[in-house]
Amino acid sequence: MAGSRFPDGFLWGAATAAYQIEGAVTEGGRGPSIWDTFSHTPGRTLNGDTGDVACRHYDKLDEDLELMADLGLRAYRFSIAWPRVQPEGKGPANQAGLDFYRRLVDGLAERGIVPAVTLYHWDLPQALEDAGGWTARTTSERFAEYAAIVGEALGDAVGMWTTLNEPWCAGWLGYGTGAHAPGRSGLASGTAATHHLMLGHGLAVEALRAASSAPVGITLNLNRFIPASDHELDLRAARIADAVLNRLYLDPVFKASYPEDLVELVRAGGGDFDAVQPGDLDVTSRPIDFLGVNFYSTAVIADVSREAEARQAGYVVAPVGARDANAPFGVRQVGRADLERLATGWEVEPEGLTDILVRLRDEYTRGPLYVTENGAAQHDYRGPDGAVHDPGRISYIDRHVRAVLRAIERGVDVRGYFVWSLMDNYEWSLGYSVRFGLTWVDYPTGERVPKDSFHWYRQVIAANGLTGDA
Ligand code: IFM
Repeated sequence: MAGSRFPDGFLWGAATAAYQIEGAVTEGGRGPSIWDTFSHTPGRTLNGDTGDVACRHYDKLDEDLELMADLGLRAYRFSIAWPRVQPEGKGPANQAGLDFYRRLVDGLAERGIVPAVTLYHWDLPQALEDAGGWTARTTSERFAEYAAIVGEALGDAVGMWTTLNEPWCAGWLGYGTGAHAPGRSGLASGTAATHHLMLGHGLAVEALRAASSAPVGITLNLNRFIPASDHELDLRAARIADAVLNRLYLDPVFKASYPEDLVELVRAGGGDFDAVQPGDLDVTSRPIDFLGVNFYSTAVIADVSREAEARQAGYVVAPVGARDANAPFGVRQVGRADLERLATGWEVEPEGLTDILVRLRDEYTRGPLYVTENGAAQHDYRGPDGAVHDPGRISYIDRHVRAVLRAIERGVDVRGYFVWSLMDNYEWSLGYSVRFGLTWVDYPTGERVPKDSFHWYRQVIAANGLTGDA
């Protein structure tokens, strides 16, 4: 590997998710999902934005396939909307839903693009939520049935399967803090939902293996947490943040356990891990073929009792929000005023990506890793020349691609990198307020305009690496 060239066959991709781009929420027999309900509930999303129309991808499938071919993508990561396949979350498949995804995977194959399919990117059928959602063990079983249906229908054409995308968001934010759909909160529901997601993952691995020979993995959103000081309370706080975001999801997959320190904290806070039944952790740790890593930023962590010291040390300490992911454990994220930030407020520190990839190799798995999401939220606009100039995004992706390369140079088996996102889209509770796309979407009309970053990334893909200096 010379200069900034990547290993032969490195998989350059871009990613999206069903609810964020498809729109057409009542077409083709699709049933409602928890995100339809949540986004239509006043006060839940910024400006009351919903995914009803989104990027009109359902109606613009052919145009979007051409866009991907134009970008030169080697792989396209997208998710299947469970409520398109099973409108009520159980029972026989809705053929119109499967037909849509068959057109998509066939269109990718015709263009030489590997379909990288995620089964669950947060759009649980509302009917299953009404029966308890992810706090109910039966939802894990329903998920395995859905995985079997999709595996049978598309297994011949899919290049790689991901069971869940970011179970932390679906479980902890959806059922722990309530920041995401379905908006439930509490330690007990957060941990029950987390476990049933991980159980569903393991059952889906088995179902997919029975139906398809394509590699199967899971995608986790991981972060590197930096203690605000060497004080033992800040060190402990950073360990707790690590347990909640990272180890709570890595350990059941790779170590057949949940992190003991977090289990104790949850019990002390009135929650429990009673959803875990004998044998479950054998299921959650069924061998997988790869791990997907979504990475955006790093975070500095302080103990809540040490806010004054953190402020004195120059950190920005905002008031704690009830929906802070670590609020129940007295753990605070504090800001670094000197660091570049994305439009979401996330701090930019690409070295964190190298660190995480190396840590995964050292502590969890020697198996292949893919960076399944990485990208920059910005407030892009279309200039008077009609183009979208986004040098900040190019710089962000450039630095993170280099961070991946540093991990590869240190012997980590990273096989691919996917930009989030192919196009601007619906950013969940932030609605349409920030843009992550390589492609600008004019929401009123659905027009697509490739940004400067799109043209730049096309060159990266064609060259199998970066051509200029950092
Ligand atoms: O848009 C999301 C995506 O759905 C999951 N990963 C993070 C992205 C940016 O927030």
